[in-house]
Amino acid sequence: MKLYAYRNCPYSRRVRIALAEHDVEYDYVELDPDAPHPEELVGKTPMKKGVPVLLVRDDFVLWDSTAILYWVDSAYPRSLLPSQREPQALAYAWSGFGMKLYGKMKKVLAGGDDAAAAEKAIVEALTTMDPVVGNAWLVGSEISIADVTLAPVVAILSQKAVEKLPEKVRAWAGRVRARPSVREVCESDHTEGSRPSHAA
Ligand SMILES: N[C@@H](CCC(=O)N[C@@H](CS)C(=O)NCC(=O)O)C(=O)O
Repeated sequence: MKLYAYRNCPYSRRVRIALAEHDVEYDYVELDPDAPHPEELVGKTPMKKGVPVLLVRDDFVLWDSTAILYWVDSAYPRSLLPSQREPQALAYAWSGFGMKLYGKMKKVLAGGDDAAAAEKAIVEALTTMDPVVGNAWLVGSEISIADVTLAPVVAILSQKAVEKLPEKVRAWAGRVRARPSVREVCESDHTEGSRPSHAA
C-alpha cells in the first residue's frame, strides 16, 4: 500500500496519524500538492493533482482523507470510529470542526505575515471547545477520528499559544501533542520511505 502525501498538508497528516494509530504498514511518497499526479495514479482518481491519495491496489485508489480514514477503520483492527450511534455522530461533528481549521494551520506552517493572526484564530476556535471538553478524549475514553482530525492543528501551535488555551482544552491539547502517533507524524522530518508497523 502506498500513501501519496505532503509533509505540511493537514489532510495528509490526519491520514498518517490514523494509519499510525492502526499500526498499518505502508510506503510513504512525498508529493507536492500542486505537482501533477504520477503515472501510477493517472486515470484512477477524478483529479490530476492533490494529496492525500492512498493506492491500496492498482484497481483500488482512494483520494479523499475522510474516505481513507473510514476505509482504514473498517479494514484494520482497533477502530478510531465510535461504534455507538451518538458518539459516532459527535465524532463526525468534531471532524468537521477540525477540518475547518486546516486553512489556518497551513498559514501558520507557511510562516509570513498571516501566521500570527492564523495562530490567534486557531486559539480562539479551540477556546470555544472549553464547555464540551472532558477529562479524556473528545468522544469517550478512547482516541477517535475526532482527536485525530484536530491533532494536525493542535500539534503545530507554539507553546505560547497553548498556554493561552483554557485549562480543560489545554489539558486535552497536551494529551494530543504527547500521543506517539501525533509526534511521529507532526514532529519528524521523515518524508519518503516505508512506515513499518510499530516496533515500539
Ligand atoms: N477533501 C480533500 C482535501 C485535500 C486537500 O485539500 N489537499 C491539498 C493539500 S493540503 C491539495 O492537495 N491541494 C491541491 C489540490 O487540491 O489540487 C481531503 O480530505 O483529502
